Amino acid sequence: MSRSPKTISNEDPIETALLVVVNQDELDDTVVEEELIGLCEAAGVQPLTIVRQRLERPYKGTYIGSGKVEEIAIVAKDLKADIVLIDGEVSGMQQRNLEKVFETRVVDRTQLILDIFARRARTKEGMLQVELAQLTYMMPKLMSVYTKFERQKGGIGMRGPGETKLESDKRLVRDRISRLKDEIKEVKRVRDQQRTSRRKHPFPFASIVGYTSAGKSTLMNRMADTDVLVDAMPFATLDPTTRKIDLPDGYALFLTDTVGFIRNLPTHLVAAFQSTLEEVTFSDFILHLVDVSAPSWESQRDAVLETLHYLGAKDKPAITVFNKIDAANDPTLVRGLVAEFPNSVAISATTGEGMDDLLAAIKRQVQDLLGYIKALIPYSHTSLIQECYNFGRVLKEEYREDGIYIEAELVKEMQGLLAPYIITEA
Ligand SMILES: Nc1nc2c(ncn2[C@@H]2O[C@H](COP(=O)(O)OP(=O)(O)OP(=O)(O)O)[C@@H](O)[C@H]2O)c(=O)[nH]1
Ligand SMILES: [Mg+2]
Repeated sequence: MSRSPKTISNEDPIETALLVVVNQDELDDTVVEEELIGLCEAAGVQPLTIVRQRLERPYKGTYIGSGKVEEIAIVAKDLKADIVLIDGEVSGMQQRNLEKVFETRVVDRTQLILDIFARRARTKEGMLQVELAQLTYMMPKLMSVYTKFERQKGGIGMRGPGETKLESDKRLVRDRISRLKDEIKEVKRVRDQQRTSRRKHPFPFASIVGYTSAGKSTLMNRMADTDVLVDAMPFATLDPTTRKIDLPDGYALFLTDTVGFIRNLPTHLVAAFQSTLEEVTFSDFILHLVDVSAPSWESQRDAVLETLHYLGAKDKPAITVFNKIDAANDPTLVRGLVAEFPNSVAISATTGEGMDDLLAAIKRQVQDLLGYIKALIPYSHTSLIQECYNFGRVLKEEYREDGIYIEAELVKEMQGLLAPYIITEA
């Protein structure tokens, strides 16, 4: 059994695939197909043809209907496909049943995405998370094989080597999973420390979130002068980058660019990437980037909102950033959207159009997080003054007879500390 994430170099031979697209709504056909082809490209899989199956819900034994199964078997053989790729989440039993009929490997959507992630992982944390996702994904499949054997148990001679092997495989996977979790915990501890030390600065944190390929890294590079990989392929970014961004009038914030979301993002993946995605959870607010040049931008946006919900970050303050307006078909639509959606702006991360609006919106959000206060701090608590400088913007400081008078914009935690000394207007 493989003990480390599958790392595939670009020299790996391209595998050919017959794609099986399973979606209910005809209107989504093109979008779903294009997206799947994009995922194939990112995984180094060459699509040969697409077979479509419209399903209310998957069949128990084979996921797709029996007529379709036969059709696919013939076409796959005809085209000599290396794999049959099913755009859904297929159980271990379904996978085995299908492989028997197709006489090829069967790969599902989750495995495909995991493969792309395995290719993209660069940091230790990324690699650990991908391996954890792969193993947690594999575990129930292994279990189902095991259960099948167990059901046959009882007759003399049924306690075969197969079962023993599965038993030990299962234990190996479990051990590895628990070791990975420990290692990730350690990485997370370091990340928590970094976050705490960032917290010592007066700057709020924001994360750029959005559907994969929405332009998050392009925007990050523009705002922070970074050199994050920008690529039209899905999941170009896996590991998060955080930079301090200077805003107009002396404000600043920490901005993080991270992994993109996708519809039907496998939950194993979100769970395994919890430590990376925590950057989003701990953010003070979110920049939700929406690619308005994509015909399916609305369902992309909904998929992102769903994932944010899963992460418990649904109610965070957010600026909706409509991106790629240079490529949008209908500029009036974009203007309408900005008018319709509260706290939204329209930009092109490529050309820089609309950046002033975005920076102004971010500044407003930062100001919202910093509360304006006036306080008179007794001389017995002068250390608080330094903290005001550390946790906000001090606008005025006067040494008076009865204490130090300050006017400042401060983060919430600091406002709390000063509560007893705050002067409310008469
Ligand atoms: N026309 C146009 N293209 C853009 C714009 N912003 C980004 N792109 C293109 O969109 C593609 C994806 O951009 P990225 O910045 O890699 O997107 P991302 O959201 O970071 O994607 P992942 O990291 O894969 O989730 C690239 O080909 C970019 O050049 C824009 O404002 N206009
Ligand atoms: Mg990116």
